Amino acid sequence: MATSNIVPELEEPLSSIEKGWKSTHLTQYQGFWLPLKFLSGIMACRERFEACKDDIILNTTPKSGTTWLKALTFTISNRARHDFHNHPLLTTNPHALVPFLELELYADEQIPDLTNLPSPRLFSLHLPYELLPTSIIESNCRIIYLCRNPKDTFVSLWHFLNNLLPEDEPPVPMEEAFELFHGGISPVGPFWEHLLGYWKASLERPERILFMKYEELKEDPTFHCRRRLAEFLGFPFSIEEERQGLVEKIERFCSFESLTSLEVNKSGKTRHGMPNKNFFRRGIAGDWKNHLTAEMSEKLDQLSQQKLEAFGLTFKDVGK
Ligand code: PAP
Repeated sequence: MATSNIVPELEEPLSSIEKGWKSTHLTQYQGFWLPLKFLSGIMACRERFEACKDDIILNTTPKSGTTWLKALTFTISNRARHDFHNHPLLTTNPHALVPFLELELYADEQIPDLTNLPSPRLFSLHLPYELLPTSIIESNCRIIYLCRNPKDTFVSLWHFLNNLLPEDEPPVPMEEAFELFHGGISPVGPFWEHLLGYWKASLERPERILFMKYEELKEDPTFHCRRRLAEFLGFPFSIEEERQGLVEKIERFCSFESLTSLEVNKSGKTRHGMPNKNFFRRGIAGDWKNHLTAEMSEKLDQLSQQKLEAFGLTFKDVGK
């Protein structure tokens, strides 16, 4: 890996440093709230990442099931290379198998050499569609977007960011965090604009952008692995593989229960310094009902309806 001072001068001044989430300071850039800590990596990646047509880029809003999607896509697309007894997932956290471009590979202005990676290269990003490196759009590479209903996303985010605070620091009260999230101030938020960017792009280019929802994947992982992920990735299951129950095997192998039973996911840290165990909490749809008041739930429902429904984007109301 080489480093150089390639981060360009920002085209517009940054504004409004927001410290409300405490563990993650955010600053506004082109209408989105970006984590200050990762700004140089974001700019370096936007400037320098060269996408190829065969690349597969996983994009998510934070806490939408990124770790799960990484495990599934890696396992499906590399199934000819690795058997289950000697599989990299048994000893490696999914984030190390499908690295984040802006948070890891280009962090601190690193310029990684990615030219010799086997094709298709798998990378991930949390960036909004509008801020993607231009080479991702121009190369016409495939994008898989995974999102989750706003209520579970918020609850998961609240736990995750509080876990990053030093032990002697009190957590951000849920009410305060809620006001920030609802007001659009969350990492790579506003949440709703993040979803809409990919949703609209997926309607325009469905053959290159696959739009998925956590709740639907949770409800029927077999269907989504077989009919959506594997086919989109270009690694469809053969009749023989289906007959042997390989789809269900992969689904179980990548399940929350399976990943959390592995030693590697109980200790250690990702390249961007997050404890591996923090990526696994409950792994269910509808946990929001154990945390949000009826009023909070109503406020998020109304906002989602207002922002998303006109574009045909809705979520099943899990947990009600
Ligand atoms: P990231 O965006 O920071 O990479 P991400 O993996 O998207 O994190 O979010 C973690 C959430 O996915 C956690 O949700 P929870 O807080 O509601 O529990 C985590 O438990 C869940 N998760 C991780 N792995 C799986 C899995 N294999 N199946 C289902 N959910 C999972």
